[in-house]
Amino acid sequence: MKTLITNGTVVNATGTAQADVLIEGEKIVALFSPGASIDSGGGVTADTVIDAAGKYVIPGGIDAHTHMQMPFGGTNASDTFETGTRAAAWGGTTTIIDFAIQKQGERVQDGLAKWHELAGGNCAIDYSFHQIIGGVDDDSLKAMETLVDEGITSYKMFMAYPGVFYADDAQILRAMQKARELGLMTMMHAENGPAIDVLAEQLVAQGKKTPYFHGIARAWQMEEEATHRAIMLADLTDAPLYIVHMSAKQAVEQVAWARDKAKNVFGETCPQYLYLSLEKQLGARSEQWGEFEAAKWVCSTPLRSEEEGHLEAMWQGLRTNDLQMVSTDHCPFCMKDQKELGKDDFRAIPNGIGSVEHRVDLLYQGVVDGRISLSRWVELISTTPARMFGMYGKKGVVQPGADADIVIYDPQGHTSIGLPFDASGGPTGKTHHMNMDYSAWEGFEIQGHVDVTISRGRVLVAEGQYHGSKSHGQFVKRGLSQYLI
Ligand code: DUC
Ligand code: ZN
Ligand code: ZN
Repeated sequence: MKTLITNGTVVNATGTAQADVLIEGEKIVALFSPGASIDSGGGVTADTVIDAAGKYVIPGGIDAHTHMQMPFGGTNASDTFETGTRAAAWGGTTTIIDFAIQKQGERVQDGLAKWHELAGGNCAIDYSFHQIIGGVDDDSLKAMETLVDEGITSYKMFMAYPGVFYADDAQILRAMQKARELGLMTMMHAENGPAIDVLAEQLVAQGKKTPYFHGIARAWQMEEEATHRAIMLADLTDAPLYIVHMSAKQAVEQVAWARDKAKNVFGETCPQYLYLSLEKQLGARSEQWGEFEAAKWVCSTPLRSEEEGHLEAMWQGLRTNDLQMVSTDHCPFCMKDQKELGKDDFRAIPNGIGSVEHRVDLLYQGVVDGRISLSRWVELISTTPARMFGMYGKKGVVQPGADADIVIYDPQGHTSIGLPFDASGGPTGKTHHMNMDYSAWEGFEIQGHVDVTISRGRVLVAEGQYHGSKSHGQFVKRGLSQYLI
């Protein structure tokens, strides 16, 4: 089966070129000068020809931070692997890296096996895992030795969530020593959890129980401090470090400082920290929910103050490469029965926002707004995640030999984000395929559109129709990070 994509502008992280792209089976096999494949005797006979005139032909998006059906906050993230990866495909993402979970007292191997069971045969797109080590002890440290052979070359610890996933400094130090030995990337949720819990308790005791105070309790100082501590522990152990979901400008300054000193420290932010704020979303109220409306945007790290310049600093970090990655931390919960758990106390609101469908579009809007270049867009949504997590060459680039994970993106198109039906059941013309009863991105308008999503040569989305299946996605065994020497 051969597919030829003609007349498009191929955009890679390295630049743009007019080229026709030939796919054979699951792989990209050739790039031709415009028209050469057909007009000048290239001799290509394709089963399918897709005309991409006026459109960008880019590598499929890679979202390196998702939590499909994660048990968290007394409930489970509302997207299963099936619903979440289907939504991802609609939005131009062709690979996710989700988090397999181990908690204190559990075996790492069991957590990993469970995640394979949940995802296997249920994904529309390719997937891989990072390993959460929620309980660092002799057993889990020993089990880390098996991860690289399993194709899992990154693991995550939490400096937050005491009693759930929390690792103290001694545990972090031991895990980083092991990671250094094995070449694993340490991913860190960097917030000072014990101090945050005290602040939260004090706020609740003062009657400050609405979701807004989630953002106050999780003060930026708690993110800056934990980020610095993680950097110093990584420095001491010579372990590469990747800070997840950064939102505080002072924490980004810590990463920039470390990088300027040539340390292997990397930073990730998320669309919510680029566009959504403490003032607007955590300060929201509605007729239906009153001040509890803001629960829609309770996530950790929290949305930060736009007035204090945090959002602007995230964009700046992406431009200057102080931040290298944009993942979603996709962890959706419905308002009904899930976010509602925290109706009387913000501490009981399950933390998380759903965005896996919209990351490619939301970042493209950054190109339209003049914040990042076209090639930087592709680098952020696909190429850097592939290199960071050991998949580049197979993923993250439009070139011969790579998997045919391709998105045809229309810069003249338009995407209205939001629930597809209004309260009376009428169509809104908006897009939202995630399994949530609201959209955290309701009302966002994108000056661009994912026209076609192709995963390993198979068209998953085209002309507004879904052609995928839950059995298509395959587990990707990853190599070590390609940013390390
Ligand atoms: N933060 C979230 O918002 N959700 C899942 C876990 C996390 O750290
Ligand atoms: Zn986290
Ligand atoms: Zn997360």
